[in-house]
Amino acid sequence: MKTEVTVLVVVIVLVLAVAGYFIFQPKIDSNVPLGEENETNVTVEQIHGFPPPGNETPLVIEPKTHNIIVSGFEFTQSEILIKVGDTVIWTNMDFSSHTVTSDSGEELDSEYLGKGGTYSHTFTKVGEYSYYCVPHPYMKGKVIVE
Ligand SMILES: [Cu+2]
Repeated sequence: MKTEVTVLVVVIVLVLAVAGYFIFQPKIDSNVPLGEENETNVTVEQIHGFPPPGNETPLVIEPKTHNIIVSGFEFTQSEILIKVGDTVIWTNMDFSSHTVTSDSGEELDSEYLGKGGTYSHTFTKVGEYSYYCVPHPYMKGKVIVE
């Protein structure tokens, strides 16, 4: 008798599980050929409801900050590619003083940076900015702004 009850319970559970599987499984559109299920014209905005209608905000790229370490009498990243609006921060790790000075005499013009000293500059125009160190002119670097 106990065995029959157990079997009955197991059968009921199995029936419910199978029924639940067919009831709750996602609907598959049999008209869509395999491999094309995801090809729809629905945009991400439509799915997420963002941005709200009439309140579209243009895509803004946040300006970045790039760090260049001055160490061992060289600009450790001698050439760097950045975007307009980005900021570069030079940090001198040598005991000797260094500068960040534009070849052109414009744009970059730091003080003498002692150990731990920093110089920060934000680039607002596209171009190539070559620079050097005044007391050590063989120390060279270039910032390419695109
Ligand atoms: Cu130097």
